[in-house]
Amino acid sequence: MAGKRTFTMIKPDGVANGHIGAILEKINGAGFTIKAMKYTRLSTEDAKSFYAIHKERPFYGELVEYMTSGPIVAAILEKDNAVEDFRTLIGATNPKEAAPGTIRALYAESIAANAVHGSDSDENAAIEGAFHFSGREIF
Ligand code: IDP
Ligand code: MG
Repeated sequence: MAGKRTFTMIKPDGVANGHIGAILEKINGAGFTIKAMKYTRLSTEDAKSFYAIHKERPFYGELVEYMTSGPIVAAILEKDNAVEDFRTLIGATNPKEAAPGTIRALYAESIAANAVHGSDSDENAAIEGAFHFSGREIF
């Protein structure tokens, strides 16, 4: 059975370009509710560890540098079928390939600076949420 929660970040480009409000409206408009949220900035250690799964990929260094370049918004979201439905809402990794109307099609700059993160499985949603929030910060 699919889980009810996913984890997202509005990435540094989404914040720097003034899209926090518009992205949160898309998220709420698609039926997600916010269970935890913070405005924060990743340290280099945070970003290396969060993206450790990608450490052999050629873009890992660029990704860590980019994700630490400015503030982000981290949030835990709830909805039936949360992980899959949120991936549909954000669109493909490369905004040039993202379906019209998706968050990345509307607001991303590039394949690296692609506006938002979305967990890719229920297991990773739980791990990523716990990376950013303690139990008493989650409602
Ligand atoms: P996802 O965010 O759609 O799940 P992943 O393949 O998990 O995509 O990659 C994680 C993040 O790494 C992407 O969101 C993007 O910011 C960055 N990234 C992915 N592929 C590339 C690339 O080819 N060049 C630069 N950055 C990339
Ligand atoms: Mg991914």
